[in-house]
Amino acid sequence: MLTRIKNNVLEGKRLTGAEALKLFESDDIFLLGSLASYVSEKKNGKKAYFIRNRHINPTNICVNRCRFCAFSRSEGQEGAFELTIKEILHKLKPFFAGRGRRISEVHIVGGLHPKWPFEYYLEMLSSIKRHFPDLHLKAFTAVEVDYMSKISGLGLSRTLTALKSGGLDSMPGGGAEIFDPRIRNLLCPEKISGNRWLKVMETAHKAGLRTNATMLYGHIEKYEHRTDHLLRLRKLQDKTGGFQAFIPLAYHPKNTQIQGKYTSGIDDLKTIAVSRLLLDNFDHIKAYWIMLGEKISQLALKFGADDIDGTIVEEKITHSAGALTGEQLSAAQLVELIRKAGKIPVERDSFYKRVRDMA
Ligand code: V47
Ligand code: SF4
Repeated sequence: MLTRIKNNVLEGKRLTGAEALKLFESDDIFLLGSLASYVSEKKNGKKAYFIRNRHINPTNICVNRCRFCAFSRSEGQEGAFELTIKEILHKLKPFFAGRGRRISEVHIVGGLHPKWPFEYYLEMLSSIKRHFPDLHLKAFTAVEVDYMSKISGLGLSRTLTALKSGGLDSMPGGGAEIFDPRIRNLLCPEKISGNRWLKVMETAHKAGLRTNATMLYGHIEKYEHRTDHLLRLRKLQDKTGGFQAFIPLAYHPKNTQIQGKYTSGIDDLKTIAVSRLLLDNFDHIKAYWIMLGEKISQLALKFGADDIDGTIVEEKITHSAGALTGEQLSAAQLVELIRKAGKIPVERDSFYKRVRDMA
Protein backbone atom coordinates (compact mmCIF):
# COMPACT_ATOMS: atom_id res chain seq x y z
CA MET A 1 0.00 0.00 0.00
CA LEU A 2 2.74 2.47 0.96
CA THR A 3 4.58 1.82 -2.32
CA ARG A 4 1.38 2.48 -4.22
CA ILE A 5 0.82 5.72 -2.28
CA LYS A 6 4.40 6.74 -2.98
CA ASN A 7 3.93 6.17 -6.70
CA ASN A 8 0.67 8.10 -6.68
CA VAL A 9 2.34 11.07 -5.00
CA LEU A 10 5.26 11.00 -7.45
CA GLU A 11 2.79 10.87 -10.36
CA GLY A 12 0.91 13.85 -8.91
CA LYS A 13 -2.27 11.85 -8.25
CA ARG A 14 -4.73 13.00 -5.61
CA LEU A 15 -4.70 10.85 -2.45
CA THR A 16 -7.84 9.20 -1.12
CA GLY A 17 -9.01 9.27 2.49
CA ALA A 18 -8.06 5.58 2.85
CA GLU A 19 -4.53 6.39 1.68
CA ALA A 20 -4.25 9.31 4.11
CA LEU A 21 -5.34 7.01 6.92
CA LYS A 22 -2.64 4.52 5.94
CA LEU A 23 -0.08 7.33 6.09
CA PHE A 24 -1.25 8.38 9.55
CA GLU A 25 -0.99 4.75 10.70
CA SER A 26 2.46 4.27 9.23
CA ASP A 27 5.60 4.53 11.33
CA ASP A 28 7.73 5.27 8.31
CA ILE A 29 8.06 8.98 9.03
CA PHE A 30 11.10 9.23 6.75
CA LEU A 31 8.97 8.19 3.79
CA LEU A 32 6.22 10.61 4.88
CA GLY A 33 8.77 13.40 5.25
CA SER A 34 10.43 12.84 1.90
CA LEU A 35 7.11 12.59 0.04
CA ALA A 36 5.68 15.70 1.72
CA SER A 37 8.93 17.56 1.14
CA TYR A 38 8.81 16.59 -2.54
CA VAL A 39 5.27 18.05 -2.84
CA SER A 40 6.18 21.14 -0.83
CA GLU A 41 9.21 21.87 -3.02
CA LYS A 42 7.13 21.40 -6.17
CA LYS A 43 4.81 24.12 -4.88
CA ASN A 44 7.16 26.51 -3.12
CA GLY A 45 10.69 25.49 -4.03
CA LYS A 46 13.13 25.80 -1.16
CA LYS A 47 11.35 28.88 0.17
CA ALA A 48 10.11 29.06 3.74
CA TYR A 49 7.97 32.03 4.67
CA PHE A 50 7.61 34.16 7.76
CA ILE A 51 5.86 37.43 8.56
CA ARG A 52 6.37 40.34 10.94
CA ASN A 53 3.13 40.20 12.90
CA ARG A 54 1.57 40.75 16.28
CA HIS A 55 -1.31 38.91 17.90
CA ILE A 56 -3.95 40.79 19.88
CA ASN A 57 -6.84 39.24 21.83
CA PRO A 58 -9.45 41.95 22.52
CA THR A 59 -11.18 39.88 25.20
CA ASN A 60 -11.11 36.42 26.77
CA ILE A 61 -14.69 36.65 27.94
CA CYS A 62 -16.58 34.03 25.98
CA VAL A 63 -20.07 32.60 26.06
CA ASN A 64 -18.91 29.28 24.56
CA ARG A 65 -16.38 28.07 27.16
CA CYS A 66 -15.05 25.22 25.01
CA ARG A 67 -13.73 22.35 27.11
CA PHE A 68 -10.25 22.45 25.54
CA CYS A 69 -9.86 26.21 25.96
CA ALA A 70 -7.81 27.49 28.91
CA PHE A 71 -7.86 31.05 27.61
CA SER A 72 -11.54 31.90 28.04
CA ARG A 73 -13.32 33.22 31.11
CA SER A 74 -16.91 33.99 32.03
CA GLU A 75 -17.92 37.59 32.70
CA GLY A 76 -16.83 38.69 36.19
CA GLN A 77 -14.55 35.67 36.66
CA GLU A 78 -11.01 36.21 37.91
CA GLY A 79 -8.63 36.75 35.02
CA ALA A 80 -11.33 38.03 32.63
CA PHE A 81 -10.25 40.99 30.52
CA GLU A 82 -11.64 43.28 27.87
CA LEU A 83 -9.55 45.78 25.95
CA THR A 84 -10.68 49.23 24.96
CA ILE A 85 -9.90 50.40 21.45
CA LYS A 86 -7.41 52.83 22.97
CA GLU A 87 -5.60 49.90 24.63
CA ILE A 88 -5.53 47.99 21.34
CA LEU A 89 -4.04 51.01 19.53
CA HIS A 90 -1.52 51.36 22.35
CA LYS A 91 -0.33 47.78 21.74
CA LEU A 92 0.31 48.59 18.08
CA LYS A 93 1.93 52.01 18.43
CA PRO A 94 5.48 50.85 19.28
CA PHE A 95 5.67 49.00 15.96
CA PHE A 96 5.27 52.21 14.02
CA ALA A 97 7.48 54.46 16.12
CA GLY A 98 10.71 53.70 14.23
CA ARG A 99 11.71 51.63 11.22
CA GLY A 100 13.32 48.72 13.04
CA ARG A 101 10.41 46.90 14.65
CA ARG A 102 7.68 47.48 12.04
CA ILE A 103 5.01 44.80 11.64
CA SER A 104 2.93 44.26 8.50
CA GLU A 105 0.02 42.30 9.96
CA VAL A 106 -2.05 42.19 13.12
CA HIS A 107 -3.87 38.95 13.97
CA ILE A 108 -6.95 39.65 16.10
CA VAL A 109 -9.03 36.89 17.70
CA GLY A 110 -10.92 36.68 20.94
CA GLY A 111 -13.88 35.33 22.89
CA LEU A 112 -17.58 35.75 22.09
CA HIS A 113 -18.37 38.63 24.41
CA PRO A 114 -21.92 38.57 25.81
CA LYS A 115 -22.34 42.38 25.76
CA TRP A 116 -20.25 43.93 23.00
CA PRO A 117 -22.36 45.14 20.09
CA PHE A 118 -21.37 44.50 16.45
CA GLU A 119 -20.51 48.21 16.13
CA TYR A 120 -17.65 47.73 18.60
CA TYR A 121 -15.91 45.30 16.24
CA LEU A 122 -16.45 47.66 13.29
CA GLU A 123 -15.05 50.57 15.28
CA MET A 124 -12.07 48.43 16.32
CA LEU A 125 -11.23 47.71 12.67
CA SER A 126 -11.77 51.23 11.39
CA SER A 127 -9.81 52.84 14.24
CA ILE A 128 -6.83 50.55 13.62
CA LYS A 129 -7.00 51.27 9.88
CA ARG A 130 -7.22 55.02 10.51
CA HIS A 131 -4.14 55.01 12.73
CA PHE A 132 -2.12 52.40 10.81
CA PRO A 133 -3.35 52.44 7.20
CA ASP A 134 -0.63 50.07 5.92
CA LEU A 135 -1.29 47.39 8.52
CA HIS A 136 -3.07 44.26 7.25
CA LEU A 137 -5.99 43.32 9.50
CA LYS A 138 -6.32 39.55 9.71
CA ALA A 139 -9.11 39.24 12.18
CA PHE A 140 -11.94 37.16 13.62
CA THR A 141 -12.41 33.41 13.28
CA ALA A 142 -15.42 31.91 11.50
CA VAL A 143 -16.85 31.32 14.99
CA GLU A 144 -16.64 35.03 15.84
CA VAL A 145 -18.04 36.08 12.47
CA ASP A 146 -21.00 33.71 12.92
CA TYR A 147 -21.59 35.24 16.38
CA MET A 148 -21.45 38.76 14.93
CA SER A 149 -23.96 37.79 12.25
CA LYS A 150 -26.32 36.84 15.07
CA ILE A 151 -25.81 39.89 17.31
CA SER A 152 -26.04 42.24 14.33
CA GLY A 153 -29.08 40.49 12.86
CA LEU A 154 -27.53 41.08 9.44
CA GLY A 155 -26.92 37.47 8.40
CA LEU A 156 -23.60 36.17 7.19
CA SER A 157 -23.15 37.88 3.87
CA ARG A 158 -23.98 41.38 5.04
CA THR A 159 -21.93 40.94 8.23
CA LEU A 160 -18.89 40.03 6.16
CA THR A 161 -19.45 42.95 3.78
CA ALA A 162 -19.73 45.32 6.74
CA LEU A 163 -16.52 43.94 8.29
CA LYS A 164 -14.75 44.30 4.95
CA SER A 165 -15.91 47.89 4.60
CA GLY A 166 -14.74 48.49 8.17
CA GLY A 167 -11.20 47.42 7.24
CA LEU A 168 -11.06 43.62 7.51
CA ASP A 169 -8.44 42.34 5.03
CA SER A 170 -8.48 38.57 5.66
CA MET A 171 -9.49 35.98 8.25
CA PRO A 172 -7.46 33.53 10.34
CA GLY A 173 -8.30 29.82 10.41
CA GLY A 174 -9.17 29.23 14.07
CA GLY A 175 -12.31 27.64 15.47
CA ALA A 176 -12.29 24.68 13.06
CA GLU A 177 -11.19 22.22 15.80
CA ILE A 178 -12.42 18.82 14.49
CA PHE A 179 -15.45 18.77 12.23
CA ASP A 180 -16.73 15.31 13.18
CA PRO A 181 -20.00 16.07 15.07
CA ARG A 182 -19.54 13.49 17.83
CA ILE A 183 -15.99 14.53 18.74
CA ARG A 184 -16.84 18.20 18.31
CA ASN A 185 -19.75 17.86 20.70
CA LEU A 186 -17.44 16.39 23.34
CA LEU A 187 -14.86 19.14 22.84
CA CYS A 188 -17.04 22.20 22.49
CA PRO A 189 -20.78 21.59 22.73
CA GLU A 190 -21.64 25.30 22.50
CA LYS A 191 -19.59 26.03 19.42
CA ILE A 192 -21.03 26.24 15.89
CA SER A 193 -20.98 22.97 13.94
CA GLY A 194 -18.27 22.01 11.51
CA ASN A 195 -20.72 22.51 8.64
CA ARG A 196 -21.47 26.03 9.84
CA TRP A 197 -17.73 26.80 10.12
CA LEU A 198 -17.34 25.71 6.51
CA LYS A 199 -20.38 27.78 5.47
CA VAL A 200 -18.92 30.93 7.06
CA MET A 201 -15.65 30.35 5.21
CA GLU A 202 -17.44 29.70 1.92
CA THR A 203 -19.38 32.94 2.34
CA ALA A 204 -16.19 34.83 3.24
CA HIS A 205 -14.45 33.49 0.14
CA LYS A 206 -17.43 34.54 -1.99
CA ALA A 207 -17.20 38.02 -0.44
CA GLY A 208 -13.60 38.18 -1.68
CA LEU A 209 -11.88 37.51 1.65
CA ARG A 210 -8.96 35.07 1.78
CA THR A 211 -8.84 32.92 4.91
CA ASN A 212 -6.81 30.18 6.56
CA ALA A 213 -7.95 26.84 7.97
CA THR A 214 -6.85 24.92 11.06
CA MET A 215 -7.34 21.56 12.76
CA LEU A 216 -6.91 20.95 16.48
CA TYR A 217 -5.32 17.51 16.90
CA GLY A 218 -3.89 15.35 19.66
CA HIS A 219 -6.80 15.27 22.13
CA ILE A 220 -9.59 12.64 21.88
CA GLU A 221 -9.83 12.36 18.11
CA LYS A 222 -8.61 9.41 16.05
CA TYR A 223 -6.76 9.43 12.74
CA GLU A 224 -10.05 8.84 10.93
CA HIS A 225 -11.41 12.14 12.31
CA ARG A 226 -8.31 14.02 11.16
CA THR A 227 -8.68 12.48 7.71
CA ASP A 228 -12.36 13.42 7.55
CA HIS A 229 -11.50 16.98 8.62
CA LEU A 230 -8.84 17.36 5.92
CA LEU A 231 -11.11 15.93 3.23
CA ARG A 232 -13.87 18.41 4.09
CA LEU A 233 -11.40 21.29 3.80
CA ARG A 234 -10.11 19.96 0.49
CA LYS A 235 -13.67 19.76 -0.85
CA LEU A 236 -14.44 23.38 0.03
CA GLN A 237 -11.11 24.52 -1.37
CA ASP A 238 -11.98 22.79 -4.67
CA LYS A 239 -15.12 24.90 -4.73
CA THR A 240 -13.82 28.33 -3.67
CA GLY A 241 -10.01 28.35 -3.77
CA GLY A 242 -10.21 30.89 -0.94
CA PHE A 243 -7.94 29.21 1.62
CA GLN A 244 -4.34 30.37 1.76
CA ALA A 245 -2.73 28.19 4.41
CA PHE A 246 -3.57 25.18 6.51
CA ILE A 247 -2.30 25.12 10.08
CA PRO A 248 -2.46 21.95 12.22
CA LEU A 249 -2.77 23.07 15.88
CA ALA A 250 -1.13 20.78 18.44
CA TYR A 251 -3.34 20.31 21.48
CA HIS A 252 -2.08 21.77 24.76
CA PRO A 253 -3.81 20.14 27.76
CA LYS A 254 -2.94 22.33 30.80
CA ASN A 255 -5.77 24.10 32.64
CA THR A 256 -8.37 22.60 30.29
CA GLN A 257 -11.27 20.24 30.89
CA ILE A 258 -9.99 17.71 28.36
CA GLN A 259 -7.21 15.88 30.11
CA GLY A 260 -4.45 14.57 27.92
CA LYS A 261 -0.79 14.77 27.06
CA TYR A 262 1.20 17.14 24.92
CA THR A 263 1.49 15.84 21.37
CA SER A 264 4.68 13.97 20.45
CA GLY A 265 7.21 15.34 17.98
CA ILE A 266 6.55 12.31 15.79
CA ASP A 267 2.82 13.01 15.69
CA ASP A 268 3.43 16.70 14.96
CA LEU A 269 5.66 15.87 11.98
CA LYS A 270 3.33 13.17 10.74
CA THR A 271 0.37 15.54 10.85
CA ILE A 272 2.25 18.23 8.94
CA ALA A 273 3.32 15.67 6.31
CA VAL A 274 -0.09 14.03 5.82
CA SER A 275 -1.73 17.48 5.62
CA ARG A 276 0.74 18.49 2.91
CA LEU A 277 0.04 15.27 1.00
CA LEU A 278 -3.75 15.26 1.28
CA LEU A 279 -4.40 18.99 0.81
CA ASP A 280 -3.08 19.14 -2.73
CA ASN A 281 -5.11 22.29 -3.42
CA PHE A 282 -3.66 24.35 -0.54
CA ASP A 283 -0.62 26.43 -1.46
CA HIS A 284 0.81 26.62 2.06
CA ILE A 285 1.17 24.48 5.18
CA LYS A 286 2.13 26.40 8.27
CA ALA A 287 4.17 25.02 11.18
CA TYR A 288 3.02 27.32 14.00
CA TRP A 289 6.16 27.61 16.11
CA ILE A 290 4.26 28.82 19.18
CA MET A 291 2.57 25.41 19.47
CA LEU A 292 5.23 23.13 17.97
CA GLY A 293 8.29 24.72 19.51
CA GLU A 294 11.22 26.11 17.56
CA LYS A 295 12.95 22.78 16.97
CA ILE A 296 9.94 20.79 15.75
CA SER A 297 8.89 23.75 13.55
CA GLN A 298 12.34 23.70 12.02
CA LEU A 299 12.04 19.96 11.35
CA ALA A 300 8.52 20.52 9.98
CA LEU A 301 10.12 22.54 7.17
CA LYS A 302 11.63 19.20 6.09
CA PHE A 303 8.24 17.45 6.45
CA GLY A 304 6.11 19.51 4.10
CA ALA A 305 5.67 22.89 5.81
CA ASP A 306 6.73 26.06 3.97
CA ASP A 307 5.75 28.67 6.58
CA ILE A 308 6.49 29.12 10.28
CA ASP A 309 4.18 32.10 10.99
CA GLY A 310 5.82 35.13 12.52
CA THR A 311 7.10 37.30 15.30
CA ILE A 312 3.77 37.03 17.26
CA VAL A 313 4.94 39.24 20.24
CA GLU A 314 2.12 38.30 22.65
CA GLU A 315 0.31 34.95 22.74
CA LYS A 316 -2.35 34.06 25.26
CA ILE A 317 -4.39 31.14 23.87
CA THR A 318 -1.67 28.47 23.85
CA HIS A 319 0.20 29.96 26.78
CA SER A 320 -2.92 29.69 28.98
CA ALA A 321 -2.87 25.97 28.12
CA GLY A 322 0.77 25.36 29.02
CA ALA A 323 2.78 26.33 25.94
CA LEU A 324 6.46 25.62 26.44
CA THR A 325 7.62 28.28 23.96
CA GLY A 326 8.33 31.96 24.41
CA GLU A 327 5.83 34.50 23.12
CA GLN A 328 7.96 36.18 20.50
CA LEU A 329 10.83 35.65 18.09
CA SER A 330 12.62 38.40 16.21
CA ALA A 331 12.74 38.37 12.41
CA ALA A 332 16.47 37.59 12.71
CA GLN A 333 15.74 34.52 14.87
CA LEU A 334 13.12 33.28 12.40
CA VAL A 335 15.57 33.75 9.55
CA GLU A 336 18.23 31.76 11.36
CA LEU A 337 15.81 28.97 12.22
CA ILE A 338 14.77 28.68 8.54
CA ARG A 339 18.30 28.95 7.20
CA LYS A 340 19.52 26.17 9.46
CA ALA A 341 16.79 23.93 8.00
CA GLY A 342 18.46 24.42 4.63
CA LYS A 343 15.62 26.60 3.32
CA ILE A 344 15.53 30.09 1.86
CA PRO A 345 13.91 32.50 4.32
CA VAL A 346 11.39 34.80 2.65
CA GLU A 347 9.65 37.57 4.54
CA ARG A 348 6.10 37.60 3.17
CA ASP A 349 3.08 39.85 3.34
CA SER A 350 -0.35 38.52 4.30
CA PHE A 351 -1.02 37.25 0.75
CA TYR A 352 2.34 35.46 0.44
CA LYS A 353 3.87 38.19 -1.69
CA ARG A 354 7.59 38.46 -1.09
CA VAL A 355 8.56 41.47 1.01
CA ARG A 356 12.22 40.56 0.86
CA ASP A 357 14.50 37.54 0.43
CA MET A 358 16.84 37.15 3.34
CA ALA A 359 19.36 34.95 1.49
O1 V47 B 1 -9.30 28.74 17.53
C1 V47 B 1 -7.67 26.72 21.75
C2 V47 B 1 -6.99 26.66 19.30
C3 V47 B 1 -6.93 28.51 17.98
C4 V47 B 1 -6.22 25.30 22.54
O2 V47 B 1 -4.84 31.50 10.76
C5 V47 B 1 -5.94 25.49 21.18
O3 V47 B 1 -2.75 32.07 10.53
C6 V47 B 1 -4.16 24.03 21.31
O4 V47 B 1 -6.30 29.58 15.11
N1 V47 B 1 -4.40 23.79 22.61
C7 V47 B 1 -6.31 29.88 17.85
N2 V47 B 1 -4.94 24.86 20.57
C8 V47 B 1 -5.01 29.83 17.09
C9 V47 B 1 -5.23 29.89 15.61
C10 V47 B 1 -4.13 30.33 14.72
C11 V47 B 1 -2.84 30.44 15.21
C12 V47 B 1 -1.82 30.88 14.36
C13 V47 B 1 -2.09 31.24 13.06
C14 V47 B 1 -3.39 31.15 12.59
C15 V47 B 1 -3.69 31.60 11.20
C16 V47 B 1 -4.43 30.69 13.41
O5 V47 B 1 -6.22 27.78 18.97
C17 V47 B 1 -8.33 28.41 18.47
C18 V47 B 1 -8.41 26.95 18.84
O6 V47 B 1 -8.67 26.18 17.71
N3 V47 B 1 -6.88 26.34 20.72
N4 V47 B 1 -7.26 26.08 22.88
C19 V47 B 1 -5.40 24.39 23.27
N5 V47 B 1 -5.64 24.13 24.57
FE1 SF4 C 1 -14.40 30.90 23.25
FE2 SF4 C 1 -12.75 30.34 21.21
FE3 SF4 C 1 -12.06 29.61 23.72
FE4 SF4 C 1 -14.06 28.37 22.47
S1 SF4 C 1 -11.90 28.36 21.83
S2 SF4 C 1 -14.09 29.16 24.59
S3 SF4 C 1 -14.99 30.02 21.26
S4 SF4 C 1 -12.31 31.71 22.97
